[in-house]
Amino acid sequence: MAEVKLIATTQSLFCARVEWALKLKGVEYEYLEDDLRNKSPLLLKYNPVHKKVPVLVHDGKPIAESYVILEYIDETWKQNPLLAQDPYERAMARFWARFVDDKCVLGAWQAACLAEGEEKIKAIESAQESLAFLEKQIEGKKYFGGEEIGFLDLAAGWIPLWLNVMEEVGGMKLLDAERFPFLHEWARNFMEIPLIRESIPPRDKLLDYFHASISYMRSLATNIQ
Ligand SMILES: N[C@@H](CCC(=O)N[C@@H](CS)C(=O)NCC(=O)O)C(=O)O
Repeated sequence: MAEVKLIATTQSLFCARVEWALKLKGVEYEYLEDDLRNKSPLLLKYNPVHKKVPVLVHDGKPIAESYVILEYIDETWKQNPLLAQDPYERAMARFWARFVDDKCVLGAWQAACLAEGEEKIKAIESAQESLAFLEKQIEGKKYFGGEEIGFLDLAAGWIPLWLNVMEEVGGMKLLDAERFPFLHEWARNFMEIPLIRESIPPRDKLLDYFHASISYMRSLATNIQ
C-alpha cells in the first residue's frame, strides 16, 4: 500500500486544510508533528525551498504548499471530489482560495498584530472589505462547494476557529454577525461536520500560540520605532 506522511504542526491553518482533505478522502496517513522553532531534518530535506509545513510525502515524493497538496490529493484519490468537473468552476475555486490566503488570512493577521491606533482601524476595515467578497460568494449556498464541502470550503476552513482566535488575541472584531450573516451560517454548518470538528486544535492551545506570536510581532514593531 502507498505510504502517505504529513509533516505538519497542530496550530497551522494551512496544515488543517490538508488533514481535512485526507480525512474526507479516507486516505490513511502518518502524521509527523514538526517543531517550527527547531525544524526537523525531514522538513528541511523535503521542503528546502520554503522550509514550511505542510509537506505531504507520498511514496517518498514530497509535495509542498497547501493548495498544491489539495490538488494533488484530489487528483490522486478521486472519491469525494474537492474541485468540480467544470473548468470555469475549478478556476473560480482556485481564484477565491488564493484570495482567501492573500487577502483574508494575511489581512486578519496584519490587523491582529497591530496595537490600538489609526493603522489598526485601517487594517481592520481592509480585512473586512476582503471578507465582504467572500460573504458574496457564500450567499444563498450551504457550502462554497454547493451541497457538499469542496476546495474553497477547506481553504476558508480557518475562519470558524483561527479567525476567532486572532480576533480575541488581536483585540478586534472582524466577522461581526450582522455584517456577515452568510459567512456566520456557513461557519456553523462547516463546524458541524464531524471530520472537520474532530481534527481542529484545542482552542486554548491556539490561544497560547497566537498570544506568543502576536506579542512577538508587536515587540518587533516597538523596537523598530
Ligand atoms: N503558502 C504556504 C504557507 C505555509 C506556512 O506559512 N506555514 C507556516 C506554519 S503556519 C510555516 O511553516 N512557517 C515556518 C516558517 O515560516 O519558517 C501553504 O499554503 O502551505
